[in-house]
Amino acid sequence: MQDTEIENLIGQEAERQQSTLMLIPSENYASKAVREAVGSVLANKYSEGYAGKRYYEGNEIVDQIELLAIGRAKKLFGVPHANVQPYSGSPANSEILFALAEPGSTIMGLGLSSGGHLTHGHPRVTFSGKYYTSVQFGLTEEAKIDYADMRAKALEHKPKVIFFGTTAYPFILDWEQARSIADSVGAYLVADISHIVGLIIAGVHPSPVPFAHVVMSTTHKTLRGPRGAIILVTDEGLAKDPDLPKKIDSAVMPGMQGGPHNNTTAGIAVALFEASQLEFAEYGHGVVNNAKVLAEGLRAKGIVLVGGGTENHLLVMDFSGDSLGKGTLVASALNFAGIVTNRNTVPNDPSPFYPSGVRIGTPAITTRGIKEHEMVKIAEWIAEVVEIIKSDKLPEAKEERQKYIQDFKARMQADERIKVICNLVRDLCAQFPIL
Ligand code: DSN
Repeated sequence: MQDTEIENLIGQEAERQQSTLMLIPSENYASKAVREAVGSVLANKYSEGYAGKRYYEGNEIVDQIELLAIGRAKKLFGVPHANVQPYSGSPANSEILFALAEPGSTIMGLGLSSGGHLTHGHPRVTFSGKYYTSVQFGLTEEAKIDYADMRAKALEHKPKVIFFGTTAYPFILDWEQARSIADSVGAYLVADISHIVGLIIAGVHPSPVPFAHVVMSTTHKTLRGPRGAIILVTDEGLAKDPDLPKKIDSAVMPGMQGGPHNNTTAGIAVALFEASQLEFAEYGHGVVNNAKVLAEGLRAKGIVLVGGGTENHLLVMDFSGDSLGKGTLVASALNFAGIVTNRNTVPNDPSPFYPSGVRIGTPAITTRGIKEHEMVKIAEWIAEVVEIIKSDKLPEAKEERQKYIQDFKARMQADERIKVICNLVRDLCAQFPIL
């Protein structure tokens, strides 16, 4: 590589990924085969359109690649139609809305601070809340999906589309109940399985395919593929509207996107192949088991978890009982210790910028081969970091916060106890090389 600046930075990032614990639940390590596909000559080709119907010549090979990806997706999920062109999850959700609902019509989804996603109708900051009339449902006191609230709001507002999916929710989703709510108002049920897709393939989370009309998943989280997304139309979707495949395809291209990223399509095909192998089921079981061991270890150290634990790949530590915004400080301190997480809202959190929670997930470290024994240690290290900063509190006045965080980071960088944990993390990581 002649661009030594970027070469060096990629090298540094590789070293960071090797020597730290990647505990952000939406991240993973794609295999070398996936990365080779993404870095291949396929990036050079324009292919607007679909197989056999391209606007550019020279797509004989690309057609075969896209058809292979589509065929693998259909087989793996047991669906009659798949579109593998969406650039990523947010574009895919916008395409689904574009296909299923006129601007101005009502849509519904789980609120962001309840563990939903921005594109499921956040009322202020995304297209989904600005161009559609959005209704958001929430959680019960026990931090579980409030199906009664969901049903009542559906009956009151009659949404045309119901998104059902999560980004920070540690429990199993009840697709059947969601479908019955959608049916009660004739809505389309769209399952966003981006976070749990790998668990579904592995058989450790129920599949939405028998219930949802449309299923969307990103491909880079528990699926371990490249950054991209797929949209599936199920048999239920076809029965409700035989034109759904055409509507979805037209919404993707030309509705929202131009040429597909063929290199990504090939990476998705490889990831789908890898996920169809027997070992992938073992991986999914490992992810959930590791999350449960981590939850147990943290609880034993007195750390409060949203909903008290986990049934899937993630958990959310809740520091709202300590002080508001504490999640910001905990995530930052953990990062200095080589434990990479993200600050996250907890239910009813007043601020997404300075939230009180920290989201942790096990998909990436399970890919590395980390198991229960190491999870116990990781829980102890996290608890130690929390203990080290127990007297730190984010100032209430917004203008003082940036300065506090700056000073806090300088302290963390120099803290000998944090350095000790960071070295232990580095030693552990050295035993589990990334490929
Ligand atoms: N950014 C993803 C996540 O971290 O969960 C959701 O889009």
